[in-house]
Amino acid sequence: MAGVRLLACALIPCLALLAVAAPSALARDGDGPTAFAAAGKVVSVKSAANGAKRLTYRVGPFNIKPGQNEIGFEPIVERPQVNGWITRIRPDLVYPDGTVPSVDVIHLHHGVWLNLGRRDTTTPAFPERFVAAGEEKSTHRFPRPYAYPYRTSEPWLLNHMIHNLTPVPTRLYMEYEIDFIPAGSKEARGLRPVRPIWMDVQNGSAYPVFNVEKGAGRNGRYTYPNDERNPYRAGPKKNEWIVDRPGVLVTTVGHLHPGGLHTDLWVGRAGARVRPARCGRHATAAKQRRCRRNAPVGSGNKAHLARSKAKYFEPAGAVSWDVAMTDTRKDWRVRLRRGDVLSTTATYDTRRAAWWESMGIMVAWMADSGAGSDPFKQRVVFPGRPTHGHLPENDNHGGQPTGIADARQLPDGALNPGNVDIVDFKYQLGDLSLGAPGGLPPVIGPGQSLTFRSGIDNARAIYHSITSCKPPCNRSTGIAYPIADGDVQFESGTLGTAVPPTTGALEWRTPEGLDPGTYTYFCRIHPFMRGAFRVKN
Ligand SMILES: [Cu+2]
Repeated sequence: MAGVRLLACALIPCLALLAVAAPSALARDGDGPTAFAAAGKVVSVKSAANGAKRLTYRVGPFNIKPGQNEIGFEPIVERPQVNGWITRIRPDLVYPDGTVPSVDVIHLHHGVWLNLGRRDTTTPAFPERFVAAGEEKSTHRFPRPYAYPYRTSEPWLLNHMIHNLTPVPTRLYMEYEIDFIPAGSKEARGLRPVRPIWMDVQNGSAYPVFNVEKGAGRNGRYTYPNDERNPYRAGPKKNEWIVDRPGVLVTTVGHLHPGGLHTDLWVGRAGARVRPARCGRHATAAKQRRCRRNAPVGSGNKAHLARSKAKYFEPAGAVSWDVAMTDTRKDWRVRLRRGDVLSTTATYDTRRAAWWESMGIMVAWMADSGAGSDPFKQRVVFPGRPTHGHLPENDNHGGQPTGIADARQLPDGALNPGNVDIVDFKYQLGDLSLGAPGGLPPVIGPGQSLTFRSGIDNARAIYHSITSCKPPCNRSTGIAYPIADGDVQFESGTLGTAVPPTTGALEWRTPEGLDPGTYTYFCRIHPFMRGAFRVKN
């Protein structure tokens, strides 16, 4: 267990602190002889493709508090003890016995592996972000001969955010599996280094999220930042990066939240044009087909490079973490020039629900040399493969009938109570788990509002939201239920006075001017929490 743990602090102050405090803690060696001496403190060693060793490491354990939803940092001492090359990385979360927590109980909001020995290419104020994992748990695979160079002299740090969707404390580890080739070995011959190009629609933000409202965008599709009015105000376009030196992109995979459909990578080039293909001039139908298949994709001076598609295994569709992202084909090679403008976008489905605090990230990997296609001359965007199949931790979808009342049928509760306190994972008035009288929906008149207050739970570092869901919103909790599908949308944000994701507020007022009716809501952080209130003339 490492000596430095900094919970609940903002990304930038934490990193500044670590730059001062961490070197001694980070320099610790792994222990014990293993099947592969250079592996350090390793859980297992297996053989992998191309002479690599597949090494499994665990970082932690993390003591997960009731209802926790915080960002933390942990030095990664569990890693190889010799220099070498990483050719594949797969992240996971596990209990001490090695089983994987069910996603409706414990949820990996994100794990980001940071290399403190290098500066991040697209946000130089950060250390190099080289792997990102959310509950989609994408495997990062580098096509041979490309690999991520690993040096023992460069300390690693894990930025993690683990949600506990329940009041039950637990312990778990971040697990990661790498395919590793020691430097100087015969398998390392001919390998070429790649560097991560972190593309993010909110790049550089301490908590890089945006909100997607139900019904936003066009035809049930909303693309950030394109469909957002004034997404970056007067500031720089956070979804863009100007290529610093020529090179070749070799792979990319996206990160989205539930509701997300795809992330995309584009390149703009001054003076270039994506020209429509003139395939009619080819003599045979086969040649015309080939011409069309290979024609560049894009418009104006912007070419489409890649799409990472969310493949949902979820029977209810694009609403849960039962999903895998596609990466690029093994032969995907895109040549970029210095001064090219790389950009990314994230597209969400908005027919079913709102998606609050969403993300859109695409980590691309770039080599300084090697052959690649010019995306203005030929097509480079082709469908890739999902990086994994359905995962068993996504088996509890929820949405089954329960004994909980339909709030619309309940008699009136307290009249004009003013405040509703949130204490110990319960809305003190109108919580659907309370039963009468406290569980009856409090009643307000048109033009009045209720004020939700979360000071008591906030003092215990438990943060809640009040998020509208479509009545009755009383079915069983799972990865696909409840969702923010209320026809009347309201959302408090994550109430609390810690750093993001909390909003800094301890109170939230329901919107004024709601039409008469019974409104149901849930807590996005702890979705078993449900409540209702009523507006009545
Ligand atoms: Cu909550």
